[in-house]
Amino acid sequence: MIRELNAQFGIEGELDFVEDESGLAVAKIDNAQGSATLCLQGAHLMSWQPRSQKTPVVWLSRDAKLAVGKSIRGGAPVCWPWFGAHATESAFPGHGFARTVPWRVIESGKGIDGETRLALRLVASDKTREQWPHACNLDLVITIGETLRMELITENTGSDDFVIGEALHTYFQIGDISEVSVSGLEGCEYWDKVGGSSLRKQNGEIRFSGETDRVYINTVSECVIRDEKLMRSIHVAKSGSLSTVVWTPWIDKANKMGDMGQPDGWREMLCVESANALENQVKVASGTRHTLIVEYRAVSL
Ligand code: TA6
Repeated sequence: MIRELNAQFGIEGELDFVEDESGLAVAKIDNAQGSATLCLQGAHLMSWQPRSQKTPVVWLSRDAKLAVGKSIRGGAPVCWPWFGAHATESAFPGHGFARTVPWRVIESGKGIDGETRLALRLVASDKTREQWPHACNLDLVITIGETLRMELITENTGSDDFVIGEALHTYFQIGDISEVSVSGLEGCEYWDKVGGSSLRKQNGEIRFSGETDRVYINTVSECVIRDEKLMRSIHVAKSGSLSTVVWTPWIDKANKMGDMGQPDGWREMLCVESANALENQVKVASGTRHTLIVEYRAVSL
């Protein structure tokens, strides 16, 4: 499979497919503007570092392991066709199945400014249709350069409308969680998931001093992670998304999870996820498509 992938989609010196020790295929991208790695299972971006940055912008746990059918801790997991727990089936995987099933490459190419573009499509199966019996295509188009652009495209090819929840659940690399702030969500309502679920309103910028797990609703805002330790800001712009999820597990939850890179990997990551969750779930009418787009860039302070 690796040989065919390189023959059909490889780009000499820029895009190369390799087999991980788990047997999973990984795309390695390296161009004049930046580098990235992506596991084909789940169309899971695992790392991204623009040339202008000494430190990766997308975080991957030191404990991250690739395994067939398992999610990877870090990177930009694709949460689809639901976000969080399934509404009725507790046995269904949290955040949907998209991130743990095979995807296939459908296109690769060079962007106009030397970026690298890769398009993948989820491979439906009896297993996925048991959990999601709708006729549809799910594509991820990713463009790697000095900025990172991801487009998550849901196409309803069936005769019935359906409703999805989704997120690009991106883990950003930061210097230390106690030295960052997030702006852009001032005045937004959010569901606070720590200690139950209560609706609150954001007052000012967000700073962190404990487990934080919030679903901001009805917001189209660009968020900025200001990192005083790494002396940079990360801009998280989006379209086709009305929810933004902000999450740090903090020490107790991180220790329970066990794959956050002990002892303090949790201090060096922050999730700012562009989503459509809770009351912002999206109805995709028969014969139409819905696209969630994110664009990330890092700016030195
Ligand atoms: O997006 C935040 C969240 O829903 C948290 O509640 C936490 O569960 C996190 O996602 C990680 O979920 P995962 O299934 O990847 O362990």
